[in-house]
Amino acid sequence: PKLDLHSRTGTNADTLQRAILDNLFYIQGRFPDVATPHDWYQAVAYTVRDRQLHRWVKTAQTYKKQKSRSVCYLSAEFLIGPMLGSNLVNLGIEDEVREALSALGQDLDVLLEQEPEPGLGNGGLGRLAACYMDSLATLEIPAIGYGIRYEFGIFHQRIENGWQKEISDQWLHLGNPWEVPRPLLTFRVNLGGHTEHYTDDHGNHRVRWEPERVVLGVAHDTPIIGYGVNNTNLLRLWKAEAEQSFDFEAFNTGDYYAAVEEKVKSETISKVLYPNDEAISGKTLRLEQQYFFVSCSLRDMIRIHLQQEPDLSNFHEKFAAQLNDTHPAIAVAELMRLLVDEHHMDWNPAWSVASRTFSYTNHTLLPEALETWSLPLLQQVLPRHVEIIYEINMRFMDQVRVLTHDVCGAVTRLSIIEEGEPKRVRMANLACVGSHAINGVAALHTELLKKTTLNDFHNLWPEKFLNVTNGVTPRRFLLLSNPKQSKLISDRIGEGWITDLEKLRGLEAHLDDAGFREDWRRVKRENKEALAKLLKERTYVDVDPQSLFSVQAKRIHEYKRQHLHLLYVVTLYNRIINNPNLSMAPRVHILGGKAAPGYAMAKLFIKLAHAVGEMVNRDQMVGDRLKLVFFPNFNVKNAQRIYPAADLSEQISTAGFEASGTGNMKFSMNGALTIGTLDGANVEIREVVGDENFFLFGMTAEEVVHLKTNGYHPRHYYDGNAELRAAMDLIASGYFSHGEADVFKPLIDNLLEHDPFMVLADYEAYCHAQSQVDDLWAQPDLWTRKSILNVARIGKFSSDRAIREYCEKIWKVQPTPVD
Ligand code: 26M
Repeated sequence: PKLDLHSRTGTNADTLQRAILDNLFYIQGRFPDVATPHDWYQAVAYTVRDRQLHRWVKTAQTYKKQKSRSVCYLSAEFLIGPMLGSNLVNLGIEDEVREALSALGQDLDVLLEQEPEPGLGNGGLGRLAACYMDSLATLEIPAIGYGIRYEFGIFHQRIENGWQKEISDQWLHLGNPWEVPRPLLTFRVNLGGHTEHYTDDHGNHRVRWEPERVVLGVAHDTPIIGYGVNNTNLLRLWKAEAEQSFDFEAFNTGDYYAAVEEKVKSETISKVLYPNDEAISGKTLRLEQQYFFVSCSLRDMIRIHLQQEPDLSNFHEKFAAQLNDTHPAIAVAELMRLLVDEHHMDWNPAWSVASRTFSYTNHTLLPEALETWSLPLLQQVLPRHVEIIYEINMRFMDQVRVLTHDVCGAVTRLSIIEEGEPKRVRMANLACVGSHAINGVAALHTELLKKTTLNDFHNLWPEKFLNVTNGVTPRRFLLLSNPKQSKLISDRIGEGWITDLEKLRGLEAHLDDAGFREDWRRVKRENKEALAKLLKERTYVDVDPQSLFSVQAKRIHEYKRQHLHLLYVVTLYNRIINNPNLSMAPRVHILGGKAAPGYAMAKLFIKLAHAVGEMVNRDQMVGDRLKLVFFPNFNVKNAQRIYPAADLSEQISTAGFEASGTGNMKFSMNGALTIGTLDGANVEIREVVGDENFFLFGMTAEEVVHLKTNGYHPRHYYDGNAELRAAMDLIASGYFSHGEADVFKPLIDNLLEHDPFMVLADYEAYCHAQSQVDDLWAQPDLWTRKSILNVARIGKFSSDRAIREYCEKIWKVQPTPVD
């Protein structure tokens, strides 16, 4: 019989059903009677993967033939989240798979729950990288995401007695159907040791790096499929393994344990994601992680290049490499090492190639969050790179002295090497010197970068600086996570918005349609009912879906000011206690987010949220007027169920501290109104949705700086506002901690004595804005109009727009469609 090539990749329900059964049998080794939901999930996942791989092969062939320029997104984090749902959506086979499964007696929604989440990132930065991979594929741009295949991703958060407990994340435990291991695609990565300089037979000066040890980097590929297109790009993550020969030598000398130790030590490099979203220094392993994935990635790019071109002189024409923050910044030195030491290019042409290859995205203004590595540590791990960094810096300093005449000590600030004991290497400076473009992630952030954190670089090279405001993928964060709102939208304006989010503007024409507004309210109501059910399961707290759902879900940080939110909840509680008959808009306040394990203050916030919740939620006097719930283990999967159910999005960071924020965009896209400060992308969100559709409060970034320089006295605000005083006093009294006043003392003392993020200064304005929220909530139809308008005008914040800007302004790459 003739072989039907498409029987393995067809997408009608019958073919899918056959394929699912085959995979259940031949991959899982199960038959329907005994298969667990997880077996079924795996069978479906492999079925989807076959269809992805089919497109991927076609994509690789097309890119190769067309010799397109590729984007390489270098990132220590890719917070991709569960893949089955988004792959079904992007392939457009969700309905068919659902039908196939129901013929097999299975419910797709149950199977979707089986997937462990690949939590290979901390928060915004890692999730941004994942959204950008989705948009790159959807826009048909050849791209590879390069990163680390952490065996343990971000920890799971469990709450015990109100305190966060970290549980290790074993996402690979039951196997990962989405990745394709490529054992043949392996690089040897050097670490430690020393360098030897010598002259070769032709009289050239050469350098040899004699490493102390060698680790293998093995490629693991996850296909990333675009929405509604055939293009399927690659997320290539590196896993660290031991070199076999090492085992052998030690084994032969009888030192079995030394051999095993070496193996364990090597594999440690990709073992675990650092759960901090701030720079940490002094951690050798973190530096090794960074170098490990950067070296493998650059050598992989060179390998690909040399398959097509005779030499590396036009490498930058074939690749645009984006540095996602400074975590991969060692790439600047590593590419120079590869070009000069290993491929024998002269320094100047090599430098020209390198600096035209790289561009750098900055994600933070906090000077203390900028990464630096102590020179002795760098010397120990990467001796050759220290020499190269000194060479880069020497040439750069010569250039700088001529250009700046060292006005106001600019030269010392620009130097890649920071003087001191010990000396340190400033990774942001290395990234700036080695890149042709530097961008911030929101308009305000970029302006502040130019004026403050990177001011000296901006004075030197103003043309290198530009802004690309962040965006998020509407496929995952609207189409997949909020099917009801999506359907309502598509019924009115068609499906064009899915790949052209500005089309949402078409909704404005339906604003005056009372039936539409009614449907809109119903959808939100149903989404809130679903979340209420989930909250009950996870926290045992009952909430009324009629209440206003006000949500703050993001990493826990002082600058994000979850404590300002909590002070407001306590204020409402006090109002009710003082006036038991108070008539008010019933509210459910929902908080969620992980604290870095070593960040004591953030962990105390979580405890406070639980402590306040416990008192408020069971207080008969309060009833349904006020609830406070902490949603445990905020991750991508949970986020997808939270955004669609929010009425109010809390974006209340101290102005000037949140580089962009991306949760703010996801909430608005799902119909929430925002209460927020003029920080990060909030500024631009307010600009597009209209200031009458946004609850603004608080000091501007300028006012924050001004107040700080003129002396900030938090106690002055405490003394001056009776409600603030009452809220803080109640917490300090031990009321929420079984009479133990000590528990929250560090938090209250810190606010009264230091308050680094000016919570007290913004408290009154925040309460005032919350009252305006209540007023609007009392007019449901007006609220609905504003909710619709938020969605209709949010198109700018699609990651498609952001990626288009990167392509035009920085990468100079064009789409390469795949037939
Ligand atoms: C650094 C060194 C060692 C270990 C971890 C890190 C590290 C990891 C993540 C440092 C920072 C990390 O993330 C910072 C981050 O997530 N920044 C956020 O980036 C988002 C995307 O641009 C912005 O929207 C947020 O405003 C910004 O806080």
